[in-house]
Amino acid sequence: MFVAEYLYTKGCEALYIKNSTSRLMVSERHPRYKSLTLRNKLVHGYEKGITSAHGLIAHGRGEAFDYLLGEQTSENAFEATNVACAYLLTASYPILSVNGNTAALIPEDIAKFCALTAIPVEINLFHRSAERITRIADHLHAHGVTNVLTGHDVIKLDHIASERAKMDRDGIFKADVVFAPLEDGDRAQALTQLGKIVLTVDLNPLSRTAVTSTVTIVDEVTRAMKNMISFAKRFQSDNNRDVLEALKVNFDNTTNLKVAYAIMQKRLQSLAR
Ligand code: PTJ
Repeated sequence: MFVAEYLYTKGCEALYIKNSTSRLMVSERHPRYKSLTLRNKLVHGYEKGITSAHGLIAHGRGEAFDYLLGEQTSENAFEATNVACAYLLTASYPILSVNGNTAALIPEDIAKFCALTAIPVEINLFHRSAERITRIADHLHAHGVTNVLTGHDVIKLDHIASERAKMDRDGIFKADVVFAPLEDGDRAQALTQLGKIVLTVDLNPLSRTAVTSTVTIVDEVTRAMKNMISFAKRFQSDNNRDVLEALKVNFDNTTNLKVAYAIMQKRLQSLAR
């Protein structure tokens, strides 16, 4: 808990803290408390060698889109979350692909979701290094994630110019359903072309990832993961198979993205009135 770590000075909303040149103390009274807390988690992740410097930039891009959504989960995003969960609960071999941002932001919720659904995690990085993979694996284990694949036996996807081409033979390579929040557009497309179901969380509904995935949850990943956990708790039993299949069949990602564009447009129009 950040607040406990930090020196508290009454009356100050934020101040620089000991042992860090960059993290801020955040008072719960601060109007941007939630947002500042997420930033702190990422900065902390960066200092621990979990999040890449590029991950901080990526988060900023996400924040800008979240403003357009009013920083809340839309009904549309909630429905997409349910569909994504339906795919995971009915998959033969699902996998959760974790990068440096999601590891820093939601390690506890990854642990909860994986414990509920028995879905393994593969650490799969755009800015890949053995050292970062080890740090992220240690971090996830420390937060209670048990089944973590680190790419021991790697196979390479064709036509991918980044390190994201590497996948674990027992993980993404084998999976029929890949849940990859904050994904890279090239790989989302390549995995879809391989016939895999790709589920993502991306605040930018214009991104190539958003457009090429099977299900795009246009929501902030910390909010989306909490909704995934609630859904999994309610629907994990086999008795719900028909409900889950119906959710999948009735979903169309292009329509989902059009609704996301319309939500942003409507919000700006109402502000501009
Ligand atoms: O840890 P690594 O090395 O695997 O790198 C991870 C990043 C995220 C840096 C890498 O995958 C990357 O560069 O991603 P992109 O191409 O910037 O895409 C990230 C997408 O996630 C962008 O479209 C952002 O809008 C979106 N995004 C960022 N933060 C969040 C988010 N979406 C949901 N919740 C967020 N918190």
